[in-house]
Amino acid sequence: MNGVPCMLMRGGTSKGAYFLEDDLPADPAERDDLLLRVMGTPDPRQIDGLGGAHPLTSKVGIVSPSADGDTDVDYLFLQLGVDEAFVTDRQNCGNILAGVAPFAIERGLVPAADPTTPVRIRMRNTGSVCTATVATPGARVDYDGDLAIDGVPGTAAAIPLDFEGVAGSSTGALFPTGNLADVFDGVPATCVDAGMPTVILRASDLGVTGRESPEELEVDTALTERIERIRLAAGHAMGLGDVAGATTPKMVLASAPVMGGVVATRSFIPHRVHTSIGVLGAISAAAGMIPAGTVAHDLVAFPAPGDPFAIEHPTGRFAVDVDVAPAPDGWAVTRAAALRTARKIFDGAIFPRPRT
Ligand code: NQM
Repeated sequence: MNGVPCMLMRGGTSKGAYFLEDDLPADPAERDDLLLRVMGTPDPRQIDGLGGAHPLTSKVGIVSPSADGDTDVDYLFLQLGVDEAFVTDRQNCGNILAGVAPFAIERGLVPAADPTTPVRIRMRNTGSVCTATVATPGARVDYDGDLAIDGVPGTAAAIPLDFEGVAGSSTGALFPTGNLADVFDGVPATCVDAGMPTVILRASDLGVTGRESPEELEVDTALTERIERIRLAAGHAMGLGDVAGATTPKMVLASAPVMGGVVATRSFIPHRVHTSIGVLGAISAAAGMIPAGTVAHDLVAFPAPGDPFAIEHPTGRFAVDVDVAPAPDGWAVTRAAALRTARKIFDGAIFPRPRT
């Protein structure tokens, strides 16, 4: 069998396989079957494929030229299961997004300028747009640089991500239940969607500190079962329907900051616990804590005006630049930006395991 052209990249704190849409089967069912075999899913170790035995390393970015004149490229994100054979386009991913612009330049979809190249990306999962700016000295992508992001060793070139139209990306409203706070299973919750449908809970309301490690949280079955009950109820209230088999909404436990940030978080994505926090997850978490009346608002040590909103997570901090303001029809996101890095790990052909 011929291999399929593929680039493996780290995008932010995640890792995924990047493809040109034309290199994959046009039929979504055939494409998804191929991608499961590429990733080595279903298998908890993904021993026969590219996957890294975690949802954060079982991700796919599919890139194609944009047809709409406003953006340069289209990006479709697919989340694959690890031990379960599923592929879903019902969530976006801002970490894998960080690799899309360099990939598009490397594949010749966008001409590189010198010294930087802005790439406007339409995110097909939600319809939102992001402008990613790539370091391209001498009109070549340069992955090396001096930005350290927590959760990734070393440093790399900064890729600023500037988002538009993230409010209500999957649900139609920044606060999709129409409230700044609701109660599910007796627990106060803020449902928010600034690019990623997210439910914010206070860790203390669930009997934990919010400083536990991902491993400690994942083995606490009383906790995880309660969070899942809240998630299922919140999914209905957010207009997402039955989310039992869906990877959204994400569940964020908030607590007071302890590492010089503005708030501490632990994110369930939704069953494994994130080793850091997603990009759109962080933007949504920040947006869902800024208005007074949201459940975590009083836990936040708000930054000085103009300073970033530094969210603590299990492996450090992630500073996002987010603001929200009242709007005639509810609340609007007035700023949503973040810095990420990406790295090309290999570029070649992938030979998926055969159908069984
Ligand atoms: O929220 C994992 C990740 C993500 C999502 C997840 C992300 C985002 O790759 O934009 O990046 O929540 O499933 O970190």
